[in-house]
Amino acid sequence: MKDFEMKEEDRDEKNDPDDARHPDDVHPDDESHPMEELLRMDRIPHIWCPGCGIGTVVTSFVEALRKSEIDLDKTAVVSGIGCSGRVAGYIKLDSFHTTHGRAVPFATGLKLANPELKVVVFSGDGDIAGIGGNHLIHAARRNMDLMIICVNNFNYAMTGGQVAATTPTGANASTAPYGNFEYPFSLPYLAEASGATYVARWTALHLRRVTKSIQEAFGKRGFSFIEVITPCVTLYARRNRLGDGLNLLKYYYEKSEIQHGADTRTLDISYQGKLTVGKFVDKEKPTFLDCMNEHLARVLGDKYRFYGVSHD
Ligand SMILES: Cc1ncc(C[n+]2csc(CCOP(=O)(O)OP(=O)(O)O)c2C)c(N)n1
Ligand code: SF4
Ligand SMILES: [Mg+2]
Repeated sequence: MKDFEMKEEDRDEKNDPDDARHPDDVHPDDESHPMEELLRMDRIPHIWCPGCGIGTVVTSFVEALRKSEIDLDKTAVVSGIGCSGRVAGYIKLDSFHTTHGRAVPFATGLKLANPELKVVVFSGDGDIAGIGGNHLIHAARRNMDLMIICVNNFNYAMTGGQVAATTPTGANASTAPYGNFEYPFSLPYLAEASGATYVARWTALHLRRVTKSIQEAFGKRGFSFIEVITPCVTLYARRNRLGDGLNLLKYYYEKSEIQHGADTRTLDISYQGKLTVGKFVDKEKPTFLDCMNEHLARVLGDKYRFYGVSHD
């Protein structure tokens, strides 16, 4: 396979002196991991297959935690079940490994019980948009103040590569041996149509752009949705004879096109087709708690005590 040649649009992404992995910071005798402050090292080695992209997305997330000026004691991570759902177990913050499809309602409860928290849901496409799809659309509809990082590997990986709501039409899966004939969700379109105020899509190859999107979302109030298309080498790629992790990254590289502000109705992903990536939505709108406080204060007047409002 030929080496990647850096695209012009990626040149500005190359060297960030603030990166944990910047070579200037690494002493040859230092055996510590540059991100260990934010990882539960006692749980390493992790469960992910060699070539899987989930760890790369975790790297972007940890970088964003390091670079964002947020209070880590007031930041929580919630995952559901799946290979991606294991993320919460490796992050050294208050983190919760919940039930399948219930990461969003669990996070909603956490946020509403303690509105000071920044709550991040980090989980898979099946967990968030399949079994958890109903929770996703209603949390977005209410503009719940949550950040969702959705690892989209186009299948239910942990349980054996079943067809998912995100599997491109024509791709093979263990439950679609002759190819998937269903229409998949376009997750950015679903998120925007449901009410999200920040929507972005990247691939696991766009490490620094994922980090930047997470940093931006940390700076916002409201429902943020970041999709990261990620290699599942063991199931999706093997079943579809797409090669190893590097081959998938090469596909992401060749087929991804950055189009900030693209209309989310145009973002469908066809099998091995073009991947439109970028930041598509970034707007402000009162959150669930803003609406609740405003409404109840209007109806109840002086009797009402505002709940959990902080505009920092
Ligand atoms: C209620 C319930 N139904 C089904 C399962 C089985 N199950 C566990 S993980 C999973 C799919 C996970 O897919 P996804 O969220 O895309 O994560 P991935 O493994 O692909 O990262 C399923 C169906 C379960 N654990 N609980
Ligand atoms: S099965 Fe797929 S998603 Fe799960 S760890 Fe392996 S490569 Fe990653
Ligand atoms: Mg998946």
